[in-house]
Amino acid sequence: MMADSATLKIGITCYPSVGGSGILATTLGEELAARGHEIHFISYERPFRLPTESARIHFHPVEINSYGLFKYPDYTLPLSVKLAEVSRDHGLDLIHAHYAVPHATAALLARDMLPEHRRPKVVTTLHGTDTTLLGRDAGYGPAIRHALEAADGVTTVSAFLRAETQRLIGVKRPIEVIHNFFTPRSSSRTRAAVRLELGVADDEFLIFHSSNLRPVKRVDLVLAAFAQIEPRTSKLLILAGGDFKAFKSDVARLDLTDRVIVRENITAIEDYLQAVDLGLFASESESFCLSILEAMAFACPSVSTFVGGIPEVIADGESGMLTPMGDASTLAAAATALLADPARRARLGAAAQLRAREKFSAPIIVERYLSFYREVCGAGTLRDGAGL
Ligand code: GMT
Repeated sequence: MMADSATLKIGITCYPSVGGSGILATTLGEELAARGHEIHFISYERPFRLPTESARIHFHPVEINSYGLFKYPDYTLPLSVKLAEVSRDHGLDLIHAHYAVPHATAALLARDMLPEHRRPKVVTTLHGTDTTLLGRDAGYGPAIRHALEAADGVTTVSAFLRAETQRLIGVKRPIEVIHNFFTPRSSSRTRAAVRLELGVADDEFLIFHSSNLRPVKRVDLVLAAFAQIEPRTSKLLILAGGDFKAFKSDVARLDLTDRVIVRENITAIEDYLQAVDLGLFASESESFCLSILEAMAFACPSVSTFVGGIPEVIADGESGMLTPMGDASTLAAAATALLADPARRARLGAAAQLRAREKFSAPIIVERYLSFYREVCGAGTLRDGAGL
């Protein structure tokens, strides 16, 4: 099918599991489809927040076989073959690879497999640990550098991450900073119903933490800080994108068993966010922290460590509070002060919501991606001669 002059056919490859990069890629695909573009998700599983039926959204699973010859299963090559196949069959203009490894490499391979006139452009978005962790790894760094230099366009989700990518990986090409975005869907349950489910009274404080629980999130510090926060009647909701088992002993040791509520792999994030009072984050590295933004959209301020790209998300003291890394007591003191001052918390929450809307909402950021796609594709270079 030949797209009209304004629409694009875009392949998106991302991690389908719970994690910021997959969530961002999924929402971006949905927003682009809502604007009339044709979107093809290519991954080993359907992204977990992707609705099953959506106009102009297609999902193409990548099958992974395990051959006796391979000690470790390979995903990069089957992914590249599927990307090339989908590009060829659907005439993709562009592949947007989220997270460098292995998506950016697979997208480049796919591009090279196709005849020149059918090659899609490749845009790679770096999300964080692909630079800060893998970029420093001698076994990955050179491959990541090559993939970034050879892509048609590269973006990072914060200025911090762009600087780190230049510093750690030595990438010289221009990199566009396009921050993450979040526009909440409407909640399917009332705040009262959600609090009832959680066993939290209307007048009790509900603090929340949401992450994939990887070591960099310092869930141990989140729990240690929560244990010191006054009043001790408050509850902590953990929206876990991973197995919480490993932290159960910390919860018991800190005597928090009755005050920590865990929900794993929640897709209806909006239901829970409308019911919370304060976010708590202790990450030791974070290129952006989508979870903080999700809370901001619900006028919920957060107390967080001052790391990475978080100061680009939270204006310290205006739309949330930032404290030094690795210090549970300072995090707890900032949270206690905010809980004790409802007027200030409301002021910070309102400022957070306004900032989320003005800087990090879909209408603004999706347009940034679209104009970047247009720049990368360039008029006249699209398949079938479709211009932008
Ligand atoms: O560590 C995670 O949360 C997962 C990781 C990912 O790629 O899924 O998150 C990164 O990308 C998110 C979306 O752009 C950012 O909000 C997170 O800050 C970033 N994580 C880190 O930098 C540690």
